[in-house]
Amino acid sequence: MRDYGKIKTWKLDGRTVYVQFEKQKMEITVLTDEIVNVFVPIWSEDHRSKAIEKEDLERVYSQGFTVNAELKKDENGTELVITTGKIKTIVSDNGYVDFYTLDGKAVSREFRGERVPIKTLGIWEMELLRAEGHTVADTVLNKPVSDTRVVGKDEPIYGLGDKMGLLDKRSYEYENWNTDDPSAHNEQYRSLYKSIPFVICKKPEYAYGLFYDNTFHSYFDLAKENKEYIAYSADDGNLDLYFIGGGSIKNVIGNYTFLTGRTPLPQLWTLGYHQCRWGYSSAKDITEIAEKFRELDIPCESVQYDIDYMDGYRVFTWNEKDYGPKGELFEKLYKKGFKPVVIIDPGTKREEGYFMYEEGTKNGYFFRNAEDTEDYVNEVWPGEANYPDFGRDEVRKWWGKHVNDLTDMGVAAIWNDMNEPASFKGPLPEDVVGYDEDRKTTHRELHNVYGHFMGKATYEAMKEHTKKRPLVITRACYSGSQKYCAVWTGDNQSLWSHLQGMIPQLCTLGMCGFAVNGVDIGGFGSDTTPELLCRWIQASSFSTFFRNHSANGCTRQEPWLFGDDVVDIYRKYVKLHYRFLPYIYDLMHEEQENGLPVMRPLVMHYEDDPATFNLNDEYLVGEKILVSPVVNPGERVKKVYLPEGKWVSYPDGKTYEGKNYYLVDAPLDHMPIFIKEGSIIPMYGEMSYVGEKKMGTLELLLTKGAKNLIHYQDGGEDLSYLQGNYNLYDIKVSEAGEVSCELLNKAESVPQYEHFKTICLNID
Ligand code: MIG
Repeated sequence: MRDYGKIKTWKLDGRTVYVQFEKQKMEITVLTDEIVNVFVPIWSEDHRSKAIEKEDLERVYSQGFTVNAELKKDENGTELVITTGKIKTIVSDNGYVDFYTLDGKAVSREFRGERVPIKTLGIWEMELLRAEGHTVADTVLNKPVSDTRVVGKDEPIYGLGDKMGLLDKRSYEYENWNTDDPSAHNEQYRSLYKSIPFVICKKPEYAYGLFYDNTFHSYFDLAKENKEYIAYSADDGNLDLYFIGGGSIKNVIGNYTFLTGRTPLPQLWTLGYHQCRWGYSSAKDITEIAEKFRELDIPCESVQYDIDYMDGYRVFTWNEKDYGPKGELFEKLYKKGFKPVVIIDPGTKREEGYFMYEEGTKNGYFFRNAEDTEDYVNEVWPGEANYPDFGRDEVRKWWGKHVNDLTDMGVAAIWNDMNEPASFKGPLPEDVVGYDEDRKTTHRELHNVYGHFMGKATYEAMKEHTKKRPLVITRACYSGSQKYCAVWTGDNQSLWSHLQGMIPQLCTLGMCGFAVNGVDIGGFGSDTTPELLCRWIQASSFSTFFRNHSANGCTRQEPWLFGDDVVDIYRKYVKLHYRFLPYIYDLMHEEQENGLPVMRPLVMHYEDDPATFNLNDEYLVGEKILVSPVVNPGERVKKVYLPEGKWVSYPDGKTYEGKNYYLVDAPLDHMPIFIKEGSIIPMYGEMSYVGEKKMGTLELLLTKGAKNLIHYQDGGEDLSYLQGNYNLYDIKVSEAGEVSCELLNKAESVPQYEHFKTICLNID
């Protein structure tokens, strides 16, 4: 319930309506005709965002918009009506803000009643709270920042980034406080590594999004305590809500990523297969693994370097004892097509004489204790450690310079870990001191953006110095980090439930702008099994971050340790991924324009079909491919749902009529894949790694009725595509199967294909 008193004065100035209530100020800003911001300065008058940066605002502001505001008074009170080209925002007494379509349909209204929380805490948690003198309600109510909004009883709710659970998150509650918790994540988990305070609500006639831009610890109850509303609250900060209209889920995602930024086009090789293990602890290990991939003819781009490559876990050092002279191993493996990808942790060892410690201490680059009398100390892998204060440009530049010592040595991509930040001696206290640029603040505000700023530091430095498209993989992040980072979902486990959870989790990350994403294939913790590994490589075979990774101490996860059958299945699906690489790359190119990810839930394209609303065991790759992996042990037949239209199974070419369920054979070496009839899919021939050979031929997988394909091609590495150095083909196929092609854009230095080769998929 809001209680700001009556509207006293208001003024429209440019895009912003400044409203003064008796007890509170509010600013309503029109960003585009479909994006409206409500800012209530509860904590600070200063309207700052970490997700939306200067460049983002410039982009948004460069678009046209309309705004009109008028006050309406009647016996029920006063209403301030703010109209854009597409949305009507009504602000009324007490501070209620409601959103409507122009024709007057309510989209999102504030809930006017009292929240009635239900008790959902575990018995020990309750005891603890009571002992501390709290009532249970204190945990969700009485927060300084809150917003409770009406939702329809059966409307699905999507979003919140990496949170575990189902695609439709209705009836669950979550928290945003970046957390490294090694236990097995399940759908009851409230917080994980990332904080993405963005939800998409799907009303039957109008989908819309709510982005609560606030980095403090926040809480979402998604119609769990009461079917009639969703409740947001935060420990501190401002109410800074972006209402994101659009009507369709696609448009909402397009608008959200227009506002907070889109995942930049990655280097082509980064989309290939990667192998990792925490435990490849010498040059010999890495080399043997790399060679084995080539020997067994399983394509692979990198064998990644986990923390052991560092000297005593000192960040930006190199363990020569186990990995040989700097750069030597990189060079040797580069020749075989392997690009070095190394892990970086933020925790910096405290040790006299160690350059990072000396530089950081001398220049005051680390977090300070609450009293601001000395650098804050906790413990991570190298022992006692300090935490770089990444909220400052100066600190980011310093960090970036060291990142580039690594790129100078040959490192091709960076993997940022432990940046929630993790700590071994209890969590960082909220009153630890850090900065948001020149403004002194505390960890309470900075915690959820620690990984975001570390990612920004890494990305910007690499981009500037290497002139290539950086791959920065991060574990922790915030809304907007997609401009800098690809994401993986941290420490999953070798559990069937985690294979199942991967589909909604990655679809959701994609719906929140993280177009390059993946999980640890095979599971990071605990021990995988041959069957689980086979199903996992299949289910992930269209992933944009495609990596097998496992933890020291668990069963090793290289496919050859499970016998020849497993190797054959594994190889088949890694190769399949490479065959479809040009399709995936086309989608990444389109994502720059439309904000849509590669891996998508079916509901994104079939919004009127209730069977898709909470479909958790299938996904779309773009719009043209549907993948239905087996995610249960022992299962050899898969129940597949195909939405409207005709679908052709790959590779056997049978046609299926959509809006139907089918039982499809799925022996261990097979995952059901379907191509939408009428599509053309671009494919490459086989390769062991990107760059191994020149791709002179583009294969075109044709289905009945296929007419045309827009296909993108560039050099795959540098930034010259931004200046137009790419080929854009408009490929047409006649009814007789003849291919013709028009070049919509011609690259300066990217050779065009020499041949097109068609393959007809339909057999009937
Ligand atoms: O405390 O670097 O999620 O991928 O292998 C564990 C060791 C630290 C956690 C990462 C994982 C990585 C591991 N790291």
